[in-house]
Amino acid sequence: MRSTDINDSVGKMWQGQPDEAQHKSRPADEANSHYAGMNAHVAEWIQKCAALCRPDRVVLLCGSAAERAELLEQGVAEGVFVRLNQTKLPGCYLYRSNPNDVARTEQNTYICTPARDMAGPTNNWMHSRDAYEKLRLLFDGCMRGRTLYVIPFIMGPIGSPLARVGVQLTDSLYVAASMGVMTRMGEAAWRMLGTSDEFTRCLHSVGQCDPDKRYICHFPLDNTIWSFGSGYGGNALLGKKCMALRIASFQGFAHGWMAEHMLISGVQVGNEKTYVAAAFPSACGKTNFAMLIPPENYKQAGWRVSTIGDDIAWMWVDEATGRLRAINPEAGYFGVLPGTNQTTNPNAMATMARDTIYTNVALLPDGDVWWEGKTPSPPAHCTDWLGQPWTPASGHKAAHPNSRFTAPMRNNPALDPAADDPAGVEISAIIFGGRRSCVIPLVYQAFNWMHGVYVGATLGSETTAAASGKVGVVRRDPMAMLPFIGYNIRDYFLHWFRMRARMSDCPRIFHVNWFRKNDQGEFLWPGFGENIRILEWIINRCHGRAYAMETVLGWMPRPTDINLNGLALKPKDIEAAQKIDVEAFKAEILSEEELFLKLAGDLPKEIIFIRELLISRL
Ligand code: OXD
Ligand code: MN
Repeated sequence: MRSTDINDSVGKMWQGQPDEAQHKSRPADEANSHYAGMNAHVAEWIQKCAALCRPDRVVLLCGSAAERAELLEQGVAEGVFVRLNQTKLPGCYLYRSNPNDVARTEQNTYICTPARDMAGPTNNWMHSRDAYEKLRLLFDGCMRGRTLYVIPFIMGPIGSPLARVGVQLTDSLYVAASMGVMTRMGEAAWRMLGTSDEFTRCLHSVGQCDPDKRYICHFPLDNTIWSFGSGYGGNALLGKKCMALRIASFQGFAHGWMAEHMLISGVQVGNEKTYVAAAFPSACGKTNFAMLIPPENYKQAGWRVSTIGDDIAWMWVDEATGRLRAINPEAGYFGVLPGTNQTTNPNAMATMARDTIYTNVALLPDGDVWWEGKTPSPPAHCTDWLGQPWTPASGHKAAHPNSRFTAPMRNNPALDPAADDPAGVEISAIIFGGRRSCVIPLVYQAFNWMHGVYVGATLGSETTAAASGKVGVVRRDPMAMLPFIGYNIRDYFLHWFRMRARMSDCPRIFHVNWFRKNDQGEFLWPGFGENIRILEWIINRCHGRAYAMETVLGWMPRPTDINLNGLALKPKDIEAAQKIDVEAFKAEILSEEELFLKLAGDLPKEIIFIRELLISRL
């Protein structure tokens, strides 16, 4: 950690005015040594931003363990963090956000380009010139009295063809500490960048945390993100949704690769390892699926699931094999807590047992944490996420429904050995899934890549607490990417269709729904570790070993094709979970119009043709 007072000289230098302070000995010399040896493009940009935001101090973070410990303890001293019970939870801290700042706010998220068409009909758009102007006023002087942290980071395993450098400037200690978990942060980024100016410029301030002055602005043409007024993970840890999805999806479109909202996991059976990528909308169990532990009889038979990533996949076509390969650009997990426990996700529980930042959970009297669903019964009393005394009679939840853990992936007992491999892994299957209580069957396979793109494009899910807004309504969420496509959705669909021509042997595409219910409101499928049974069919399909029936929706297993050994379910239960109700499906197709109408005359012809074929099958 290198720090210095920043005086007005920095701003003057940037504005090309005479820099008196350079002639005085201390602060300016310190400021200069700050940037000594630094990439000139980065140094110039930091100085511009510092001149705009006017922090009292600039601190360059190097990413060391000692620096991290220092930051966390400083956070405790400043009241940003609560140190948790270090015997039970070594290296763990609690963070309570501003209650008005607990989820991503899509209404404040913008794609900023010179033309509206580049952002398309599903993004909020601002002219880049207007956005810079508007936000410059907000950033002006916003860090007075504060420290500006400079965070160099890499998204992706070091040395990967897709790995990319970002530099985030932030006035949030929570963000600085979290970026150290979520990214490969520190000196390695400077080494990778060398003298290049190809880095994502991420400027962030919590400002006054005022929802009316909250803007998360992406400038894909400038490889720049300006985020103001929120400290929430998805709005403020700019390497994640902002860079690794919105900016990267645009870069992938421009350069022939893909940035997707997908987990990546490896399924090992004996000596055979198969990697799958899966896209589920936010808070639909992606982290659980990525860390799945197979039931005992599968374990005995040698089945193991390992995690490459739980949220984002960057994928490209390997020219030598014509196959799709993937890396996880992140180095940590920012997972949803409610409902997570030793039964539903023991790997996540082990991952967050140390070195973890807990956000908006309840604090127990002994310095441990709690959230709804962690234990079968709630504690007799605790401190809720707002810092108030809580008992089960309080009448509200102790933890926020979108409370989160930020934990390093290296803690995951099921981390795949290739998680850090710059060459990534070969993807055999792409799985789309939503949270749907009716209509959508448990599993089916698309007829081919183009049909699979349609299946992904029409993905629907009932909304959850991960984003602000109404919970429980079906929202079309193409490829689970609706809030994360950094350009026009028309071009995004075309990009998916066109990727087909780049691959000689493409992944098979599947759709799953773990959440279908019967008329009594009970889940038809047990989910969690038992999902391995569906994965078994999927993997066998990829290797040409499983039977499938042709149905109107795609290829489906017969009930007897799903291994039910050790489960109380019978084939007739699978039949219920797989039932296609043609009338209900017609209504489903009509509801897809809601999204397609937004694209109007821009709807790719492939979507229209595939939809016609589907209708003619019904
Ligand atoms: C997330 C999200 O936080 O998708 O991963 O909202
Ligand atoms: Mn996500």
